[in-house]
Order: sequence, then structure tokens, then C-alpha cells
Amino acid sequence: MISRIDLRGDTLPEGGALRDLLPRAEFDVEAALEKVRPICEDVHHRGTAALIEYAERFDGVRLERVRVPAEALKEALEQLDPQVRAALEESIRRARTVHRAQRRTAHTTQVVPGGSVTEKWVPVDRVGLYAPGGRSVYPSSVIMNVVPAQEAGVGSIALASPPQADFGGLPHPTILAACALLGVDEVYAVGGAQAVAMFAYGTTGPDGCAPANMVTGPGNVWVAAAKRYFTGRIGIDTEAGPTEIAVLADDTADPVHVAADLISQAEHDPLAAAVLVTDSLALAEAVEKELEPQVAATKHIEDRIKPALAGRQSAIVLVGSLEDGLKVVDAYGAEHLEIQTADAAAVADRVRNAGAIFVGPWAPVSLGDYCAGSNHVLPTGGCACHSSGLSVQSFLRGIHIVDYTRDALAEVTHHVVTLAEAEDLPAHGAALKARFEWKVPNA
Ligand code: HSO
Ligand code: ZN
Repeated sequence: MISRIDLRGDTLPEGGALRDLLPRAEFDVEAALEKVRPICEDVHHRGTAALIEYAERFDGVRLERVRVPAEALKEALEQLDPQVRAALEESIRRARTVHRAQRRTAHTTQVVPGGSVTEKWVPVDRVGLYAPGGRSVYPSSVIMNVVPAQEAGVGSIALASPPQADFGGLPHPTILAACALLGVDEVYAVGGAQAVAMFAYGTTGPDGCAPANMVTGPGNVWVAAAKRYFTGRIGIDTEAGPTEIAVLADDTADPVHVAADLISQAEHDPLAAAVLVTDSLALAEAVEKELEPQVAATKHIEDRIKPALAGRQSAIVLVGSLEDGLKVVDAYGAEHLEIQTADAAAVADRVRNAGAIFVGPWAPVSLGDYCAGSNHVLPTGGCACHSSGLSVQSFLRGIHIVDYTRDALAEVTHHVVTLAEAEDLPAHGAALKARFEWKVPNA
């Protein structure tokens, strides 16, 4: 059901060469971009009329309007199963606790007497959040996007999610209920690339949506392509490819837990990746054995879990030592990395590349998906080597405020002039000289 990559006995190659030995899903955003471009431009030119047309074409729904009425949000919350409501509330509470602690305050550095630089943190004005529909109706992702934006102080938050034929053209009721719980009242029944275009360009008219400065949230390859299309014009979180779990485990790990955790993320998508990295052949064999009955006992077997585990993006990677295991997980840069080894905290401490790290037997990825307090919007496809998961910081801009007195400027003028001349930009230097009767200090 899952292939093996045996790296024992070899000296591991470094960096990119090691990464090339490891499994990864094909996620061709560039190819999708071709199809997405005309859709985005159509939304630009025709606004809501285009959105209504795409809802019919892609979602099979004839919409009168795209803005979800306030009563629909209220009703979705009233009809929400009380246990689901309690679980969502707990998830929100924990996420708020963690994200509130991430807030930054302004900091002033006195560079020289009379010269200071302050860094202040300002939230973006308006954010558009995307919540997928179809196979992935995840109210938990609404929480993971909305909470950090709110805690950052973003003043205007709108959400888009595809219209569902089964729910009278509204987004899924649990998505609406999550919005109501979080106090998000501007919601659009718009899906896919067209939702990103709606936020990027804005639309006018009675159901118009004001343009947003940023778009965040998971989605399929079309959503990722639209985010790439608008990068530069708006801010994005990440392009969010298929989910990945890597488990670094030794012979102390419980194969039942490891198999269950691999399956848990394989459940998302046939392209989801499940990778076990271990120095224990006995564990590898036990996990392989354990996968069969556990897969057979769960739900989305044929359409997602089996293709995900059997796909080229998943594997059991055998390594000669835990040291090599660490090199492998760093080269892979998993979205989620579990450490199931002796002294797991010390091993976790040494990991450099991962979206989030789950330490020891009692912190499975599923906990982080819902109720750890951590964020589940994380870099995929190896982007953990350069990017972080969604946080309060994602929605803030750090602005430097430069404040110098006359004396402090005079004291450094000769250095500025020298550098300006070295760069053949004399007018830069002249901007300072114009303020003084120029004389090289200490000359
Ligand atoms: N594991 C997914 C998030 C998710 N899981 C939503 C369940 N619902 C990507 O981090
Ligand atoms: Zn998940």
C-alpha cells in the first residue's frame, strides 16, 4: 500500500540532492494559471454578473445574489448541532489564546543620541478569506484564518465559500455557522479562482465586494493559481498544496499510532502525502502491517486514502540512524512533522524545517488540525524551508519610523555622502548637504 525508500548504508547527499530522493506530489500551479487568468479578468470586467455565471458553470447553482444574507448566518448558527458548536467554540478559544500572545508591540531603538528607529506594527485594512467547499468543507479552517486576522486587529474581514446546490445556493451551513460564531458577517457564495479575483479587484453593484489587501485560506489548485496570479497586487498566505504529514520515529514509537496518523492526513486528498522516516526496520514493517486493517476500517478508502498512500508522494523512508532521519526531515520540510522517538522534545528542538512540529505520542496532527491552539494553515510542498504558517504576524506590516535630530544627521552626513558617491548617486548626498553648510566633520 505504501512504497519504501531505503537510504540505509548510503552516505546521504546534501540539500537539493537529498530532497530529490524524497517523495513529493505533483501540484502544477503554473498549468492551472493558464485557465485561471481569463476567469480572473472576466470577474474584473463583468463583476457580479461573471460570478453568477461561474456559480452556474462550476457549482451547478443558479444564484440570484452572491452576498449571503444576515438571516442565513443567524439561521445556520441556530441549527448547528450543539456538540459541534461546543467543539468549535473550544477550538476558537484555544486559537485565540495562542494567537493573542503573538501580538507585537512597537519597539524603539536608540541608534545614536538623537537618532532612533521605531518599528510599529499595523494590520492590513481588509482581508478576504477563502473557505473551500465540496470535498473539503472545513469550518476549522475558517477559525484558523479568522482568528489570527482578528487578533492582528484587521478591521474588515470578508469570507467567500462556494455555493452548494444542496443548500439552496448558500455556502455549507457549518461554514456559515463558524462565521456567525466568529462575528464575520460579510460572506459571499463564491468559489474557486473567481473568489480570489473578487477580493483582488473588488466588484461593484448591490452585491459588490470592496477590494481586499490580502487573500488567505486553503483551496484547490485553481485557488492556488489565482493567488499566484495576483501576488504582488495583494498579499497572500501561501499557495497551499495538498496536505503532508511526515513522522520521524524510532523503535520506541507505537506502530498503531504512527499508522493512524499517516492515514489521518491521507484522508484529505488523493494527492495528500504521508511519509514515515525511521531507523527501525521493525517499526517500518509493523506500520506497513498496521495500515491494512486501519485503512479498511475507515471511510474515504478508495477515493482518497489508498491513492494517497500508494501515490509517489508517500513512502516509508528507512535511514541508518536518527541523525540521518533528521537530515531527511529537514530536506523534506513537511507541512506537519511528528516526532515519535525517545526524548522527542530534544529531537524536535533540532528540526529546522517544518510547518509545525508535533512532539511525542500525545500530540497527533489531528489535535493541531482542530484544538491544540496552533494554526493549521501551514506551508506545503517544501515551502517550510522559507515560510511560516499563518499567524497574527501574517496580517501585520512592520513600518520603520526614522527620527533624527539636526545634530544626529550632521554627525553621519559624511558617510551618507560617501556611499551616495560610491553608488554614483550624488543627488542622494546633496539632499543631506543642502541642509547644512557642508563641512566634513573632524576634518
Ligand atoms: N490538515 C489540514 C487541515 C484540516 N484538517 C482541516 C482537518 N480539517 C491542513 O493542515
Ligand atoms: Zn487535517
